[in-house]
Amino acid sequence: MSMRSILALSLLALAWSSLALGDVTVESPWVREAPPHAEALAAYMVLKNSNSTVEVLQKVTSPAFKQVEIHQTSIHNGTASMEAQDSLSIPANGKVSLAPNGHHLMLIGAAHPLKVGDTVDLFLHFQGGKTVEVHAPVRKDAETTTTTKLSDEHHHAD
Ligand SMILES: [Cu+2]
Repeated sequence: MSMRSILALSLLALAWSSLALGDVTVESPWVREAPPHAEALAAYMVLKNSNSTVEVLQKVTSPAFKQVEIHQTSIHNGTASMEAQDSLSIPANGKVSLAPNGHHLMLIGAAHPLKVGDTVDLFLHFQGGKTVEVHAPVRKDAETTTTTKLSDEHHHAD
């Protein structure tokens, strides 16, 4: 293969991979604060897929934790339990919300205790080799809680 065609191919590959990276976006990521010696913390976010094919989240890693698992909370007879999932599919042109009492990322084995104001770096690895980097702030609760309180007095029901 000539030097010129190798160059053309690598440029093509570069262009393709940057396009592909734009297909999955992450909105409103956050990690729920836990007591300093908690074994695990939960991370929440909204995963949006603007691609015309399904995107499959296969693995999540974080330099701040030993292990990250994809969990789903389900409630049976009033008792909540969590189950680890092998992967998480984001439908074509759709989204999946990771939120309390549903899907979440379970961050296990913190390198050091985290508190409100800290940021957790997460790497979302998708099928096909795409990786999305997420910076999730540590919060006491979802952001909407505080903004709702502030506007309570002047809020009119839709
Ligand atoms: Cu969990």
